[in-house]
Amino acid sequence: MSAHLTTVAGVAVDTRHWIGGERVASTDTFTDVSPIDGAPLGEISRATASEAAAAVAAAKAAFPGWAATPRAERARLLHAVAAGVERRAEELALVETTDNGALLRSHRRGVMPRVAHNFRFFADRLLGLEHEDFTTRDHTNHVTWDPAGPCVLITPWNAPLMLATWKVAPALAAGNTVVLKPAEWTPLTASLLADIAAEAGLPPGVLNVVQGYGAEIGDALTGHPDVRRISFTGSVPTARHIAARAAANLTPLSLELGGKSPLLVFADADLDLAVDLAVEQYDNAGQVCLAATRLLVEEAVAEEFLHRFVAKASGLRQGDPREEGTDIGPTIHPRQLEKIDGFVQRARAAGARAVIGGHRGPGQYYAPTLLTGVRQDSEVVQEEVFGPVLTLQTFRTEDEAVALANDTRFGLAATLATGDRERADRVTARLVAGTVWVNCFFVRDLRAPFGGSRRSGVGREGDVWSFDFFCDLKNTVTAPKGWQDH
Ligand code: TXE
Repeated sequence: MSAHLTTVAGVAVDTRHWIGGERVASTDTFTDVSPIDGAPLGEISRATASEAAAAVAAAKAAFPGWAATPRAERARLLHAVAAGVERRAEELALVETTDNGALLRSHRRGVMPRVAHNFRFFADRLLGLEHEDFTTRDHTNHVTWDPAGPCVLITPWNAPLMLATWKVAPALAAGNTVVLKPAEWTPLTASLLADIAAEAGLPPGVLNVVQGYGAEIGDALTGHPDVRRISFTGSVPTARHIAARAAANLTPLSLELGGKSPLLVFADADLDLAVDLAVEQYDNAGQVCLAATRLLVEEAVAEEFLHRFVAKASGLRQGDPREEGTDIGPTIHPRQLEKIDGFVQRARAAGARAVIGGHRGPGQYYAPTLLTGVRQDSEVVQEEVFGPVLTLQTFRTEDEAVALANDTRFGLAATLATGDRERADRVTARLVAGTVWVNCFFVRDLRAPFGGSRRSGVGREGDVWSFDFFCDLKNTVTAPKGWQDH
């Protein structure tokens, strides 16, 4: 076996970059480790700034050819990538779970089908991308979505292939070329995606994958003058840094950042449903940007809600995410575990009570935690923990509920549990959130816009909003006269 292959969950994964249609190794490497048991998974090429720049150069060289490729052919190739994802879905699920610790059953049933759908959806959407012509004083206006150029896509570790392909698919469909930099904690499925894209016949340089640390190669990518779009999902501090780099070239940016979303439970709600929605927030060990980590419960039902919540949450099984019966896997990394525990212990020192959890589990696991007795202005209520940590606060009136819900610097999502349709409409209209779920959670559709307000991000992803971002829109105005008719 090549020195550049590692075997993870029985699947061979190339540990090198994918640049210009070739595997390229760095002199230096970093060790990828499984969060499940700390097992080393491989020595991954650790790019230097000049290797990152080489990937941008490859994307630039491939751009004219790909941009000129007819829409139907681009769509055909993206469907071929989707078919490759579907063929290798089980391998992708196994590798992803081993690399990031999220549940295997979620990867099998939800995530990998969605990864394939990302390609199919944007391929099909491309073919229907049209704006009806209109006239201005007999002149025809014709709007086109022109490819923008090489795009840098920087993605996180909490849903690696899902979040990467959500950007890769529309960027490629739009006729752009791509440099994908996956998170250094989860490099593996991006490498498999490069294999799949190559097998599907994507021309060299159209998709490039660079492995390495954001702090080491980020600037070479985001500050590169040939890069025409930067799309980033990750933390607020890194987003600020990237935005400053992008500003130097005025490169358009899409930012999908964190959240501190509320779950509002009104006294008229189906309380069992509300409890189910609350417990669902522990999915992926709470490492989900959309997680409704602030439980806001109407005082009249708070005691009963808490009682039922504790009963339900106590039944959650924490353990190996590869096992079917597991509900909560490990946190991604010792650093993340440390960060989560820091939030919880500081909250407790400030007077919060851990009704459940409040401590580390074995290894990299953190016990599902619910904190009560927290102040609205406290750190644990205001900052994203990104772990299995929920807070519970009560309210008396709808106004108070809305005020608490909106009182953070984020605005990604909100969930309501209520039996009153009119209340749902009233409250929804007043919430600052990119997505509101009413009596449900995590129901998602690529036809909907996705993104957040305030510090949760800039821009929206999905449907035509992805194309608007990844394209240079052009309006051509044609006069009715001046033609030399033959
Ligand atoms: O994120 P980073 P981290 C939040 C969550 C979490 C916190 C820290 O609260 O606890 O962020 O996570 C790349 N130039 N979210 O430190 O650093 C990096 O290599 C260019 C929310 O892991 O933002 C990785 O690919 N890129 C979130 C990506 O940025 C740089 C998902 C994300 O890492 C870079 C993840 C640089 N200077 C974390 N520095 C969500 N919205 O879902 C790092 N990167």
